[in-house]
Amino acid sequence: MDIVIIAKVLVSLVYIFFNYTEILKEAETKLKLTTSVNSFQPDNVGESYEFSSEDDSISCTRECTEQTLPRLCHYRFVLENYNVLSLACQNCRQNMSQCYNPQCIAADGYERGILTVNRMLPGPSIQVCYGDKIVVDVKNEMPSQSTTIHWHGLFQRGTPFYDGVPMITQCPIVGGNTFRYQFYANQPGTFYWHSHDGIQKSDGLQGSLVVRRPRDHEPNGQLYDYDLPAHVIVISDWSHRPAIDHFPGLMKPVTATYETFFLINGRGRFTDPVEGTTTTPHSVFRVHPGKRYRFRVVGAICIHCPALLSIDGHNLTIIDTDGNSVKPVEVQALHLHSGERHDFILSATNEVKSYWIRVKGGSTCAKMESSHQKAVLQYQGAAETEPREPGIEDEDVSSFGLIMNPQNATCGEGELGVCVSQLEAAEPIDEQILKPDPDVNSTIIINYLFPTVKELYQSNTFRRYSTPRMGANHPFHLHGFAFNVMAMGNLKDTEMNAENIVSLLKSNQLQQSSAPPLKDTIAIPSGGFVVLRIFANNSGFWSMHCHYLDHHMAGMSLTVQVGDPKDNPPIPAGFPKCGNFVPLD
Ligand SMILES: *[C@@H]1O[C@H](CO)[C@@H](O)[C@H](O)[C@H]1NC(C)=O
Ligand SMILES: *[C@@H]1O[C@H](CO)[C@@H](O)[C@H](O)[C@H]1NC(C)=O
Ligand SMILES: *[C@@H]1O[C@H](CO)[C@@H](O)[C@H](O)[C@H]1NC(C)=O
Ligand SMILES: *[C@@H]1O[C@H](CO)[C@@H](O)[C@H](O)[C@H]1NC(C)=O
Ligand SMILES: *[C@@H]1O[C@H](CO)[C@@H](O)[C@H](O)[C@H]1NC(C)=O
Ligand SMILES: [Cu+2]
Repeated sequence: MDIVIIAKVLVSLVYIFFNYTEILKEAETKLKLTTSVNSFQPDNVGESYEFSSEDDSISCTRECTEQTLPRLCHYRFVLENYNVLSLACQNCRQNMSQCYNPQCIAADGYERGILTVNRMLPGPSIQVCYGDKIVVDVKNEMPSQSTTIHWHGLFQRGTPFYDGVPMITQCPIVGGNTFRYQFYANQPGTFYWHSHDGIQKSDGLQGSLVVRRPRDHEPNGQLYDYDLPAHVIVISDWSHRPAIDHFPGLMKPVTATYETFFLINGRGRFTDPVEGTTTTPHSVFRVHPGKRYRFRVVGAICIHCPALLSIDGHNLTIIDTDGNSVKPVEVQALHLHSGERHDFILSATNEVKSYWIRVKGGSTCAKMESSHQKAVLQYQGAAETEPREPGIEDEDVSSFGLIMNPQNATCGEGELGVCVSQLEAAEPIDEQILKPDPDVNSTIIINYLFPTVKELYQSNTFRRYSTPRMGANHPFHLHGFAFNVMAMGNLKDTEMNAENIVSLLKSNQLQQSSAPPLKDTIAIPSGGFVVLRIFANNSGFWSMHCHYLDHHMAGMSLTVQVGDPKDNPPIPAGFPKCGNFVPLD
């Protein structure tokens, strides 16, 4: 079945509005006046990190109020080959307290080689205030691997060369080299960073990035009491084999070794059929009874395993998607696809005890026994850390009630859930986005190509190998922009096609929200379509691709050129170049 993305690009009035050099100069001046810190930021955003005045004096992770002055936030990322349960962990498998040793990565208690930034899993959390400048020195200490880091969701307005897409915005950073990324935190929201080179993020090269603004400026700021650094939830799919075994993939996978697991902030447990369940620690999120908390969830997921998140005894009030505020929606569970972020409010108004936070795999992982993980929501004053209730791993999804962003979400009749296309933006939408006719229409049809074995393997030809799998939806991510989600739907059993989708949209028969929300990653339903609009005022070469690693690797990727290269901001002096060396003589 064809899948249609109809991208409607509004390209008028692009370059009249601003001048990159002016924007940068103004920000630099502001920063020079107020910057006193020039040392590296600590990697200190851990489980118990709340704002404290001591940390606030040096750390960019601080409360962001109207009085907050911008800071220069300088991070050092050292990328290495490392391992789960290294010597740093001592006897962590028997003595849980040792799992918290410095540089110990316990993960789910299964020893394997991984890739890390600063020997952390996930890597350091960058948490800054709106207006700060983020500088990251990425030192590649992985021999024989090149790398880049992409700052997922940040538009890189004025700095497209720091978008971190290898061979499109920069030459990959080779082993032993350091590359400095520097850009302004000029969008509030929940983002993340990850390697954009090859399949490295699957092995551990990713972490969260949060930009806070004063709560008074948040459309939903009055609905919660706290927005704490420790309340960022990074959900990642996990494997007990190195990523390279999955890409392109093994032909005869032994189910037990091919299984997909999950980690929550790099922690969890798994059940070995012989040795039983590991005793590594779960992530713990602490709350005070009676208070309302903003949680920020990152779907740091690499493959076709969307994560269904729920918290025993609590509803989730969704207030933000991909860094864009939406009108609050109360649900019982939240579905996240690869690359998506959602923020929710949790009211700690239930009985004072501990509750399970549950993650369960969907799509191709729905039937996999390994595909779940738990973390703990602990009320201050609760007698024990671990909830007494058993972990129910096989709960029927339908028992959850209302699900935000359900699977195959087209939100047709009879479907229980809230689709992202039904959310309403909480901040005003540019009127030009809503005008019936965009300036440019572009239809992108995505599908699989199934070459025959004969076509793939002819002597003296080398064709890119891929192992396509059916039935999946495709979470597409666009760099450089957030798009308004105008419509989303199903092409099955309907007369719809690329042509009439546009006219139906024009006659207002498709739009599901009076204020189409902004996102930068969207799951295109299996056999369905999405209609997206952008106001093309950020010139550069922007990658747009399926966020499933294997699909991206297999070519489900394109580049959107906005503006003429001469409109692009000037490239920094000495920016490294790469290329072939094939002398003709
Ligand atoms: C567990 O490890 C901690 C920290 O190293 C140590 O203080 C404690 O004695 C250990 N407990 C046991 C039972 O070995
Ligand atoms: C969660 O929402 C459901 C449906 O609206 C409601 O019945 C239930 O009482 C709510 N639970 C809590 C803990 O607020
Ligand atoms: C670019 O367009 C978006 C959407 O209309 C708007 O919110 C933003 O302010 C514009 N940026 C500039 C620099 O004009
Ligand atoms: C885009 O599509 C609409 C609806 O079919 C059409 O009216 C309009 O002329 C198209 N615009 C361009 C620039 O092709
Ligand atoms: C989603 O759609 C695919 C393909 O149509 C199907 O195989 C799968 O069962 C659907 N998943 C759900 C949860 O409906
Ligand atoms: Cu895909």
